[in-house]
Amino acid sequence: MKYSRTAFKIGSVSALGLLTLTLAESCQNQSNTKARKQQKKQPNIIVIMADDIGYSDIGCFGSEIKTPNLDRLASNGIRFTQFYNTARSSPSRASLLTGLYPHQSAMGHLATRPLYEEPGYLDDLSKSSVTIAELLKESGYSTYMTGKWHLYGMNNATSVEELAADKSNWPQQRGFDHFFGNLSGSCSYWDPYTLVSANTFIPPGEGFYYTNAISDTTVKYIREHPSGKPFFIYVAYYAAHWPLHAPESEIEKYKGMYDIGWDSLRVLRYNRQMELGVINDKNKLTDRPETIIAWEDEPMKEWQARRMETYAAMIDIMDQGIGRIIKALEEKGELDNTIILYMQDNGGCSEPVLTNKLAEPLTEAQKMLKPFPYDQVLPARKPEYTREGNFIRSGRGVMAGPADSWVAYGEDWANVSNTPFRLYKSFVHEGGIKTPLIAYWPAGIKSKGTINNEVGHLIDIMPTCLEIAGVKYPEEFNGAKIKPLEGLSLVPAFTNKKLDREFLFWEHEGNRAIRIDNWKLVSRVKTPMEFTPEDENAWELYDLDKDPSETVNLAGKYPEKVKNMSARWEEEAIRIQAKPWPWNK
Ligand SMILES: [Ca+2]
Repeated sequence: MKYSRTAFKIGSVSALGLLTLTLAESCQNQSNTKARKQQKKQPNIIVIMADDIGYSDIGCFGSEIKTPNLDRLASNGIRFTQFYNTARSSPSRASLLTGLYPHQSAMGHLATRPLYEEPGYLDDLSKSSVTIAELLKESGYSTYMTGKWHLYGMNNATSVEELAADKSNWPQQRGFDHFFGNLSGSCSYWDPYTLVSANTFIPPGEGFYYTNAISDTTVKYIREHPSGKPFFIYVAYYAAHWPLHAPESEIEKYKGMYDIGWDSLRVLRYNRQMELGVINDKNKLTDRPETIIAWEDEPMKEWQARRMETYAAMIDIMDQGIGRIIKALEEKGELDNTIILYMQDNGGCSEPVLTNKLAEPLTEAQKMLKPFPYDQVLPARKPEYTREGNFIRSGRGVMAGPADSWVAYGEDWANVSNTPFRLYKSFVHEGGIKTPLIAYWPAGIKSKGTINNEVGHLIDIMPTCLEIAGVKYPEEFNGAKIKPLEGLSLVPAFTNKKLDREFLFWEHEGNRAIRIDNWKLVSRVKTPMEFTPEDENAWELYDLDKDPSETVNLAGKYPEKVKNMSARWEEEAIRIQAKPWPWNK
């Protein structure tokens, strides 16, 4: 019908000409339709990575924090309960984007630190690894990124001029057509250091709040995306990394909610996790460590509660942004054909960030600071004062939220975030490396609202995206030989099939772990980036089937297993470039 109407419109040409034109146009249309159909089979992919958020911090994994949009994705998708990250920012981002263990893409430590010479610790994303964006772009996807990059070797640079000298490892040079976000590891939400649009450092402008800027730019990308091409968007939220920054109106929603303190809150979350089925009755609620005092003995309850209220607001604001992204997909008619994967880069963060000591009162000089304009690029990582001229304060007693505060929520609340597990970001015990994974895809996932207990890791995201897009992983890219993928596609798990995984490996700052089936061998160093003979023998062994919270160390009971698994860890550490360590050589 469509073709004859077209033919009718060209009524002035000869009958033969008309027939030829009509046939030619018809063939062209058919081939376009076929091409469109083929393209339509390639779904859009959105990978959302949040920062420094623990296993129990979102609603559908047991939190009281309001995350209705993530909960909506979960209730129409799959929640993976045994999904792992690498314990830290840059390594997790490297694994996610390359499908390799972090050391294999040279990102063994952190992109913001002084760079080392050992191949696993160059800490500038290796050009012998390829990103999801690079591969999807080559196969016809439009590629977008918003948020925190943290894969560019900053080598402790102290100025944006130094950082602009080599842009070859900035997002647009690593496969992204469009980028808005920051390059560094930590920054103010009100005024982020290394804020970049495309390939240029930009000032924030007045009224800026980073989480909203990430959400709104993602929405803009979706709205402006040309039809006919699939898209890949990597949304790397900075929430809820310190410093704890949020608008007062959002913090207000959580006012009073944390007056119950960390001991009660941990029990509430644990009970909720059991009800939801994201943990099981084998999961013991681990004890409060000796380094945290009982809530009833805490002398600064109001300040403590405010820290957690602000943290909650930061996650809530991220979730609101995810809601706007979902709405933009709906309005564009793309929601059905889009897979959304949500995960977190490491567990709750116990870094004190100067909150081990009381805040000092402002000096006379600190009260006399001059404002500086909003149209100027921020020159330093943590400026001493805000654009309004207010000195930025740290320490116990500084109320979290505004631009002139710089505090973290500390070990006290991080232990709640990681319920029911032990330890934190940077450690490779379950509290440091466990993340929710939500997989949502109306056209591709039929088991809606289910819980999946297959073991997975960030190295699986690349092969999953490639299988969904129908793209092959190469042996070479841009003339460089590329290491084979370490991960497995999660697509079989979408239809409840088993994943055939042999082992998983972790190393960070000397903390070590290997998981083979249900057995996990794990250790922590006394001092990060040091390794003593005492650390060498610090192995703990857990049966994660019977004891998923790592409470009963079986190392003494099964010495042979410890011997075999630690030998395997050494072997993999060398293959993966986690060793040699660059420290205490
Ligand atoms: Ca992080």
